[in-house]
Amino acid sequence: MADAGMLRFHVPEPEVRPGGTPDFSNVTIPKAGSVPRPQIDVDPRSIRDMAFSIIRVLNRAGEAVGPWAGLLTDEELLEGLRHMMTLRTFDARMQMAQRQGKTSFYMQHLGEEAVSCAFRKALKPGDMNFPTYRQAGLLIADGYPMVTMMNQIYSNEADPLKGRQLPIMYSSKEHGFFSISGNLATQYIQAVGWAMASAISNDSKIAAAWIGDGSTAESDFHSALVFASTYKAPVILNVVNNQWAISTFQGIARGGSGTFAARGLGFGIPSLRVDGNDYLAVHAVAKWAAERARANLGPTLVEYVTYRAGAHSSSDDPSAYRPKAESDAWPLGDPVIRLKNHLIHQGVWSEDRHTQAEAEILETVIAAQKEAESHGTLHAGGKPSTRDMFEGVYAEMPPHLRRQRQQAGV
Ligand SMILES: Cc1ncc(C[n+]2csc(CCOP(=O)(O)OP(=O)(O)O)c2C)c(N)n1
Ligand SMILES: [Mg+2]
Repeated sequence: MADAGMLRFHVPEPEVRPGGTPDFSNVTIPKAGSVPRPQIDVDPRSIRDMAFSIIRVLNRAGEAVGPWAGLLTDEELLEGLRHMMTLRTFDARMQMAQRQGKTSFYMQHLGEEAVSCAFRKALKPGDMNFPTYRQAGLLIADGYPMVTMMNQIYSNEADPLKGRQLPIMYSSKEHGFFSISGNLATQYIQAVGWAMASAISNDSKIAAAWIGDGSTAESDFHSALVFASTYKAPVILNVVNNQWAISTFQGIARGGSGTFAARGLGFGIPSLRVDGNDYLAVHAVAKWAAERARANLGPTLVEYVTYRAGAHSSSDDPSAYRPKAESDAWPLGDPVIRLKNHLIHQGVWSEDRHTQAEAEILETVIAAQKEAESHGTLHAGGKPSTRDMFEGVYAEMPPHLRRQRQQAGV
């Protein structure tokens, strides 16, 4: 035994390292349908255990079960499946485009498609998301044109942001998608502030804050929770726990709290965990939280338990820090396959129709890509004009920018 007077520094360690056997035995998975669905005006103190459980709807047989089931029709679910499949195909094509040098950077959603695609369906027009770089499903599920997304990724002449944002950092006020900031966790304070402003002006719109497991370590996350709970801001506080920051496993940012949802408990915020790979469960929980916000009941913190199956970004190689087969061992499965199986179980879908849909979606994505590439890519074709770089920030251009523009001769 160590000398009782000798302190030892504690650093959490992941269960396994590259070369080891994937092990998720520490992730307790409750049965689908087993977690109750409280009234939206429930006393947060009576549902503290929900921060340590996982709300699930789809069971292994592909059935939708329990009190969180039954909110979406088969038609809506078929549309949801198409959105997730579209996002996956879009990702694969853009990842390839990055490898071909058509863009400098790309970030995929592989394995996490249900989170943003299903969440979007719980919002109303006018509501505002403050997303990070891994929620493009919010745009796809809201019908934002893929060509416009690709134009942004290529920073070409049709890029609505005129090359001023890093590829994939989209912005669309009309689609409730606040400009992405690369500075993570700023989304939290901005969303809470926006929600407070909505309440102050007696509006009816709500906000959604987005953050990853790793970024919850930022102080902005904690400050946002103070303001959200004190002023009962109409905001949904989303934490996407995909098990990894870049090479850092989620145990570092989570520390001793047990779960990320548990972070909300000290603030008296109702805090739920949901199966992030279950389209129905994500949607049901998002809807519950949105109803609370709209009814002036204040914030809800939602932790989506999922797994980042792909690399962090096109600049990352996960085999350096986790076993190669880890994603296959992830106990909550694949969101696309799970919804597909449910729809087959419902008798409204089949393997053949799925294969056919994959081919159709690929064709649509390729057509969009051709159109976007006709406006240019990173190293070829049309580009935003140099003049654009001086515009769009100030309502009236300040003298120093005017001078710089003159010097640049544009
Ligand atoms: C404030 C800030 N610190 C560091 C970074 C660099 N960085 C970019 S992504 C990332 C990991 C974030 O992990 P997580 O929050 O879990 O999100 P995920 O990528 O898993 O979706 C880091 C550290 C950043 N963009 N912003
Ligand atoms: Mg993460």
